[in-house]
Amino acid sequence: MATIFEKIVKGKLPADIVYQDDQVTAFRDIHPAAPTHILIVPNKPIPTVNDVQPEDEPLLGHMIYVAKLLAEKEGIAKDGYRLIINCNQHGGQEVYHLHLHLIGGRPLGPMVV
Ligand code: IU
Repeated sequence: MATIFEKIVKGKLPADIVYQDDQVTAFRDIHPAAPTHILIVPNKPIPTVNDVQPEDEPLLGHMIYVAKLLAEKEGIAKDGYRLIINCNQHGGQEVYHLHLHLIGGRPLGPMVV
């Protein structure tokens, strides 16, 4: 069963896509927590961090590299931003297609857990 994010990656559901290449797709969160809130997702459907395999290591590095590029593009790199990956129920994961939150554009304060 494809998740909403897999459908966005494949162009079957609309989203505000800000970046896409052969490995990842990035789009704006529909409920932004800050002026910039972008989700960077692998094009292949990995459900959670727990499902990451050794061969996925370059892909995860690429996700962080794309986050850095997008932070620069959004003009938030210098002031700073936060990268978050939630995992499973206790981590607050809602969509079971791995995604990296890029959040910034205002002071975020200490991380609340
Ligand atoms: P989480 O890490 O799984 O909790 O984050 C899911 C995010 O996906 C959350 O911030 C939602 O607002 C966001 N989102 C979205 O951008 N578009 C959607 O269609 C759905 C969720 I469903």
